[in-house]
Amino acid sequence: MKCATVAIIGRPSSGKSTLVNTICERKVSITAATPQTTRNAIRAIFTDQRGQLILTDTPGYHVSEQKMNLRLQETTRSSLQDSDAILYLVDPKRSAGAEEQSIVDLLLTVKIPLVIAINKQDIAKPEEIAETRAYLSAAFPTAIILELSAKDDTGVDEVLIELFKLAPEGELLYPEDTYTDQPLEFRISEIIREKAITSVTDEIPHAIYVEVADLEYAAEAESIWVRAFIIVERETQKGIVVGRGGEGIKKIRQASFKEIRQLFPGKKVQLDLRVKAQPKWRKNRIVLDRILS
Ligand SMILES: Nc1nc2c(ncn2[C@@H]2O[C@H](COP(=O)(O)OP(=O)(O)OP(=O)(O)O)[C@@H](O)[C@H]2O)c(=O)[nH]1
Ligand SMILES: [Mg+2]
Repeated sequence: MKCATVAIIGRPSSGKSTLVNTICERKVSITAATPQTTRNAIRAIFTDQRGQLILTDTPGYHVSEQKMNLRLQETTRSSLQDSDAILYLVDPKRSAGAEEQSIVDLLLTVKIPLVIAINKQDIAKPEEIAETRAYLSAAFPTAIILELSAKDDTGVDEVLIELFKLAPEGELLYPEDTYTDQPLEFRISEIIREKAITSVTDEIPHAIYVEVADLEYAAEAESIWVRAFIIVERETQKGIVVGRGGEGIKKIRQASFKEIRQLFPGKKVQLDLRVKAQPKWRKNRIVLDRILS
């Protein structure tokens, strides 16, 4: 049996979370078109007859001096240190600039086996893939560079083959039917955050966090009561999330409800969702400690 922890690193929106969901064949980590969706190191566990890969989906690596961003960078960097192998996922639709180079520089300092994969094969033009490949092979002359589409599930098996080649022999760390270790409250808050951030534009997705205030749940109970808050930074943003006549929050609630219900098969779920403003929470260490741990 083989068993490895694998950190997945890449620029924001390169498709890291989409890839772990494709590999695990279920939604383990939320995804969105807006960059900086993932804010925690999310474990996604894949097991087959070869063994187990404990994949860590990390926040997209973006160098910035903002308080929250420094914390996200730290989460990504420490995930690398703890891993047996690294999967570096690259988006060929964007040319490599300072952001991509900061990841290359970071990876060049880390002495952990590396697999590189160019994602979005389904929409990238051949010349974009060629340009990305040339850039990557100049930086990592001996590395394996694969191509895939996390969205269409093409080339993903080849990535798994390479990762298992690098995996050390070892016993499974998780039971074989486990696909994540995220606490329920966290999963619920992430589902709601995904629905909320995809319902707004511009800077608002970044100004949102979600807090589950109450989760009344007993193993035998027939119904589950969830009370959660979508928190934004300003009153004006609150109005945008709530929408005209409450239409916005209603849609977020419905979409969240559909997915949260799947976490409690056979139970009756009630979801009470409200929006509130908390100025400058992204600079508030207590909030950041709570949501980015
Ligand atoms: N066409 C296409 N789109 C993709 C593919 N993989 C991801 N995407 C899209 O790219 C966007 C970002 O995907 P995510 O999986 O959230 O990206 P991420 O790397 O986890 O982003 P962060 O969490 O912000 O770092 C979403 O709109 C995805 O649907 C792919 O293979 N093909
Ligand atoms: Mg992500």
